[in-house]
Amino acid sequence: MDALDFFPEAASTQATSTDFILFVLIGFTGIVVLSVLSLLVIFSIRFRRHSAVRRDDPPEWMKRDLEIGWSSAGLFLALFLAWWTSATELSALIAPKNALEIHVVAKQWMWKVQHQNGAREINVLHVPVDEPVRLIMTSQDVIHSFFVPEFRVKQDVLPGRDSRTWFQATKTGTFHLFCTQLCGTEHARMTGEVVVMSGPDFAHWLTSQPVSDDLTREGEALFRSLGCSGCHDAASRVQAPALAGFFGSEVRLANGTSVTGSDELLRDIVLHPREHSVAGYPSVMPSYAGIVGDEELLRISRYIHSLSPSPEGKQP
Ligand code: HEC
Ligand SMILES: [Cu+2]
Repeated sequence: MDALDFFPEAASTQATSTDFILFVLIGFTGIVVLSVLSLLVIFSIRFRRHSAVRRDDPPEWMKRDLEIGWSSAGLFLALFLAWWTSATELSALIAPKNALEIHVVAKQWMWKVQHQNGAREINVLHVPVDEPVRLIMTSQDVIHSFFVPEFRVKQDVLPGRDSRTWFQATKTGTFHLFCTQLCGTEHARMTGEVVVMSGPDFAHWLTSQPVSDDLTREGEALFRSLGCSGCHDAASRVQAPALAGFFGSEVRLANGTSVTGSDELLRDIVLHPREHSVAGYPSVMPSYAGIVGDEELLRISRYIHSLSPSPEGKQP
């Protein structure tokens, strides 16, 4: 069924049943459309003007029994389809009892995830494969919508209300997460990923998560929303220094001086990157003067501290 390339991969139990419903419905409607169209063509040729065919009334059984026959067949078919599709959809609403519970908070413009042991992540959702996962979601501002195409799971997330959905991933890997409610200027970038891991990998991942404090988390969110991550993340294609270990390390500037990574330097670089350009890199970092204030800098600093693998770099 996932042989068709223009469909996203089917990576959850719901995906398989949703696709099956879709194909059955396309099949049924296809049969109806084709038979009506071909009868239309056949009749317009057969009964065209001047053709020598009988045009008198059809026999009585055709006028009555045949009409009743196909009307009721159509009715029962439609009822069956309604029952079958809604039963499948309804069962997709009710999560199994043993489902793993994860909380998701949507806000302009990010997805915040909290696991049962307190571990948090932003714009990433780690889940185990072959296990039902129930999401309890809410929004801090406007309506967002949680959509994972590969799972065929889409659920609106409303402020002041709990929205629930659940899924059971059937494949390990990384899948797209989108917001599908136009929720403001950065809506298009309100994306993330769902990382499906094997059960033991997930358990290990979960227990090794630092249960970080609020400032660090907000710093991480700023680091993403301000675009810093676009250049400074390991995966970025821009040639920019990795920031893990920045604090306390020696930074050689393009003007020949050497300085130590500190909150002052972070501030100078973020506000005036040209004057404090780092040696050996292209000077492409934009200035955030007037955009980033002290409050934000404090949070970003916390986040950069938290990237450092050494214990003494953990907290300022
Ligand atoms: C367009 C890409 C880009 C963006 C966006 C960007 N930076 Fe940079 N950043 C760079 C580059 C390139 C350098 C090195 C060259 C330089 O300093 O001009 C750098 C240098 C730095 C340094 C010095 C690192 C070191 O090891 O010496 C820090 C700290 C830093 N950036 C923080 C940030 C923060 C915080 C943000 C977001 C508020 C940010 N950057 C946004 C590209 C970027
Ligand atoms: Cu949104």
